[in-house]
Amino acid sequence: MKILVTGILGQDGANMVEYLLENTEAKIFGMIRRTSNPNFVNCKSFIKNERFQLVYGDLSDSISLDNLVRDIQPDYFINFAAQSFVGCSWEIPLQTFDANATGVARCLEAIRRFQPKCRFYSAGSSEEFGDVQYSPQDITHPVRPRSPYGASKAAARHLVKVYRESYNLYAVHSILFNHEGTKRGEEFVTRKISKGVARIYHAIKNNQPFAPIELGNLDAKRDWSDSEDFVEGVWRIMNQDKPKDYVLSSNETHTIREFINKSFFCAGIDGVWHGSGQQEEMSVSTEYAIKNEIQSSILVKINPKFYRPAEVELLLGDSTPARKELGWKPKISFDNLVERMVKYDIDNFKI
Ligand code: G4F
Repeated sequence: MKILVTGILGQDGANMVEYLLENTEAKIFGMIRRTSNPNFVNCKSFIKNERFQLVYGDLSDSISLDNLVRDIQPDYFINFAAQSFVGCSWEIPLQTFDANATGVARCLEAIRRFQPKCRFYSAGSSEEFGDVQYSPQDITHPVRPRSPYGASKAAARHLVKVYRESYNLYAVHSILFNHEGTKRGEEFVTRKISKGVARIYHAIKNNQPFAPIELGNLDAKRDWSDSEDFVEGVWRIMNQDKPKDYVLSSNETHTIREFINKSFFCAGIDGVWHGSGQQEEMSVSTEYAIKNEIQSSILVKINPKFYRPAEVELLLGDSTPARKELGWKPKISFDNLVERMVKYDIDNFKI
């Protein structure tokens, strides 16, 4: 069995490769784009595995995708490559659309032309639901994106459906609610918080002053899971008798503020909130400051530059069909997720 995985330098692609090496006998081809300084930090565990092979390709280059699919003849093609940062998608809307939507069309065309038996997975996003009409959101929720990113993923979803129905391909575009972990990029809010908490933890321990973590909208609610649980769900979605789309989610929702509270709690730092709107801040409690002879006091402050032109205020998934029909369910709870991330960042902190 041969599996082509894209996006392997990122969180999901790397977790997917680790899962496949552990749970299948397949040969895995991991696609990366040529860049002058690629960061292989997420690939440490498998880069030298004899069942793993690095290949070059690019979602913006149909020739590279055609060649890979024609030469490898993969049984599965799992596409986790994307411009995945919502916040940046207003600044680079065309590149976002090209990678996330047109790029999916290029993958589908390569499969249709050179290996139509290959099963294809396109990573859908709860950002497609956007300005949600009801909660919890299931797979039939209307598409109402609020960002160029959400619109690009919605377009990919339509393309997958069209190719599936037109050419009888096994192509799925299942919706992933937010999913995080210790391989998460630092631009995403969860990792920004866990790394910021680790930085402050070490500053306090070394009796040093520290700068606060600067964030945008703290009221947004997200349905967070661990990416390691999701890659298992993706593999199950790819191995049904017939292609069918699902939602993967924790079925819980939490504000950014709750993630912050939990993170500082995990680090043993006692914070209190005060103020409101753009003046809202979290600082160390007076008792904690006295006991630990704290050099600085503000832990979190608002920086409006992190507000988005349009926000998805609430995401809450309903993954009941995936749980019932695929026997999938997340093993890592919200509390475990926060603890894992904060502990990992404290243990691996480097200045
Ligand atoms: O961590 P985020 O950047 O993730 P977002 O926008 O929800 O997107 C993630 O989940 C999607 C699935 O729903 C994926 F498709 C997508 O690829 C990505 O993985 O932001 C989460 C929330 C937002 O409401 C944002 O406004 O956190 C809020 N936030 C507040 N301050 C911040 C910040 N987000 C970031 N990145 N940085 C901040 O300083």
